[in-house]
Amino acid sequence: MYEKSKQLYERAQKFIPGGVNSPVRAFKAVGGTPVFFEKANGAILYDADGNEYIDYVTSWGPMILGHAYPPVINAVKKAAENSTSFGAPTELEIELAELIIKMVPGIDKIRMVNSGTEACMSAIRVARGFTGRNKIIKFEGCYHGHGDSFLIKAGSGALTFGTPSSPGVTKGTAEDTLTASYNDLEDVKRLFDENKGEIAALIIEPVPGNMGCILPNEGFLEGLRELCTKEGTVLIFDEVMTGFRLARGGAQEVYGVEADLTTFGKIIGAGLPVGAYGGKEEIMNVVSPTGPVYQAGTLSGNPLAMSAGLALLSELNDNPKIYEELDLKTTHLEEWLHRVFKHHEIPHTMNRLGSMLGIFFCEEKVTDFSTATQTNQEMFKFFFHGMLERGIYLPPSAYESLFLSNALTQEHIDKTVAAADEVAELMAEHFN
Ligand code: KE4
Repeated sequence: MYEKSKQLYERAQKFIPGGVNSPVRAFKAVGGTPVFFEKANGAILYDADGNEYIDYVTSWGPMILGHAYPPVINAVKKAAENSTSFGAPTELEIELAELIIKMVPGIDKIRMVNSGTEACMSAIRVARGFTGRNKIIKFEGCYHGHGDSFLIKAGSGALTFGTPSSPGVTKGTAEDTLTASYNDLEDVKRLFDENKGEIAALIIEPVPGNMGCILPNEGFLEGLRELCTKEGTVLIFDEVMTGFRLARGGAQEVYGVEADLTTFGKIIGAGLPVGAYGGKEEIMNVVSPTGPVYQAGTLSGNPLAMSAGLALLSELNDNPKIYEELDLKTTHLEEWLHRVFKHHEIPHTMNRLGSMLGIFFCEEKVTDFSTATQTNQEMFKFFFHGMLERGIYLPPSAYESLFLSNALTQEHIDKTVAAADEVAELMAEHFN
């Protein structure tokens, strides 16, 4: 079933660390051989062995209208004929900036970069340059890319300073990153009190998708907004996942809470390498060449990437009913998966917002990193591979969110539920 993927994986490991260009793709969290894909169209992926899958990863979010979406493909083809990069300004960059500023509340100015990591790294530097402060607050379980300031785990117990979660990150860097628990306002207040006037930024995934999908408690985001305003700290919403996913204006539109800076990735490039950070004019004006905070990139604003992003965001902006359709499809999937797991007495809980869905194999409601780690990893692995064998491609980690595309049909969802019913029956036998 996976012969070609196995051969490709062996070959890849000779030349690429772990055989992949991003760790989660190596299936370390679920075991087995990573599937190598050849093409995709709409909601369907085709692997190197010719197997077909219904896709619930959507390249970790960008393919919100399905793979090889014609307006995106046509835009990229057209742009490519005019050269693939100029290293100089183009009108395309202005058009995408204007469109995003129209779609997302609270953005006065925006800078294009090449990944979500670069967007988050740059936003932190801008906040530090704007406030003259060094420290940042992040949240356990939230992921903001592989920038040094983010690869920090919570200091143990009384220790408020972080410690590096990866070799190569210095102790000095870690000391400027404080870690709080998601959904715990008191924890955040404690960090502000213990570091009075020293915190440049608080960065958060408003709806985390990197510890499964988790929702903010009533008043949590509003509380962070008040605290940051009071403390003169830059509130950064990392909407790399939620931007243009939850609504045209992302989580900020859904919850009505406006950040000072927002980071973007994924959907903004329609699958091409684009990230961006933007926000209040007075903050963005510290960015070079207007201001002294340096940030640059040879391929930032790349014409192919801008064309792809423009094509996709224009579709989303012009057809808001897409979000209602995505909401309905995801609600249907969630409800039927719940019935299947309940019928087979599989302990589970799910979190859903819009077309983001988190599945956890545990009884307890998942509201933060600590409860997310209650999920039964062995059950997830069993479920993942059972679904893969039945042609359903889920994120290869219990700590990821499913992303639905609007290319999914009722038939695709029914097939997914039928596969889940078969796997859940096997799970009940295997784990009970
Ligand atoms: P990139 O540098 O991977 O474009 O974006 C980093 C990033 C920043 N912020 C959030 C909220 C993110 O989810 C991400 C990246 N997401 C992961 C999926 N959990 C990308 C998949 C991967 O690492 O291969």
